[in-house]
Amino acid sequence: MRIGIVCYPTFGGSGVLATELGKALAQQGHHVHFITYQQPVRLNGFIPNIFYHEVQVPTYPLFDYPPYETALASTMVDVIKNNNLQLLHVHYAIPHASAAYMAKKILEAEGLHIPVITTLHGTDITLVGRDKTYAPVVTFSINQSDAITAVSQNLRDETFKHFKIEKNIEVIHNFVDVARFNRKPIDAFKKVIAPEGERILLHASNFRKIKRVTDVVEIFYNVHKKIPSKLLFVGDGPERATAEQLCRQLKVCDDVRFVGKQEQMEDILAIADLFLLTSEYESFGLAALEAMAAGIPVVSTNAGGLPEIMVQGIVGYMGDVGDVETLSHYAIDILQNDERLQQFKSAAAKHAQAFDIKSIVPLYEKLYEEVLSSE
Ligand code: GMT
Repeated sequence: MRIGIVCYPTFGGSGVLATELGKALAQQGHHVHFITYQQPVRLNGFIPNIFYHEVQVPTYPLFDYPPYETALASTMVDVIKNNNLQLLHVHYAIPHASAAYMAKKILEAEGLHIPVITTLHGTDITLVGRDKTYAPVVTFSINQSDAITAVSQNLRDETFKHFKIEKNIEVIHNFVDVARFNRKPIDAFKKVIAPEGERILLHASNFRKIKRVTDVVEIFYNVHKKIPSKLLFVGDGPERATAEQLCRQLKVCDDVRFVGKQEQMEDILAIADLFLLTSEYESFGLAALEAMAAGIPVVSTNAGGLPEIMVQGIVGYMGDVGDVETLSHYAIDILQNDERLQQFKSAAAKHAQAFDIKSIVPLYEKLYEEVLSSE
């Protein structure tokens, strides 16, 4: 198949998932055309069946807000026509689903048909999409898609609850390439972070308010009082300064490292002992799944779709949003001795296999075939 993929090219989960999907499809022999404003971060190296088309957004003094959606729809039209694409798969509804609708209508006027598949990822529905400034466009463009998928049952339910959707939404859970995350720790790196063999706790996110990163610091503070440990923060975003401030206040700065945005997550995960995800909401929690694939247990909140990927007391633990005391208690329970930690590590790695790329990507291929055969 000749497939167009539209996504955010950033470290965010939707961009990561879309890029990994495109790479897996290309490995299956499909031709995959990425249409984004920047090279996706996980699209590194040369892959013969992958093509990348950059969306250029010309500026003009009149534009306080350069019209990205218009530029994106025009690029979609150009790429679809010139590469004879058979379908367009857009990830994250805003503004990709409405730009796809526009492209589809332009092509229809020229006698061409391109089916559009929209994958809903989370905040496009639960946070941003629900805002009344976007909701009518989001509702309309989702309904105009030829097929709709959501990354969890919870996100599917949330979508039906908050939008008037007249079509089926298929749940296709996110996936992880288990083989890629099965890494041996780099000893020299581990020694730099934890020279005395301390336990390593890890959090990775975009540091937005929804992630509640100060809860991560508080949990670490409680763990650190009982168990020699270090905390690694991966990623960056608006709440980083607040998290740093709290570290200073709690006097744990010497044991906390902010390493910024990182591409080689598998190497970082390989040295960690516990992943913390304290979000107020996660439609799925791809970062937690990647941690499990690396054999790292997870302590998370029980928000949104997280119960769909966690197994309480086996791969880690879930607690209520903001219940720092219980979450700390869980973290200490996992980390208290080597034997117990090893049990959780093995169980996490085993559980992640249920979400392996090899079993989930065929579900997308099947959906594409269904959409194309219903034309
Ligand atoms: O977590 C974020 O804020 C980034 C966001 C994105 O769209 O890039 O992530 C969402 O999509 C991921 C991939 O499907 C999910 O794993 C995340 O749970 C989801 N984030 C939220 O729902 C907050």
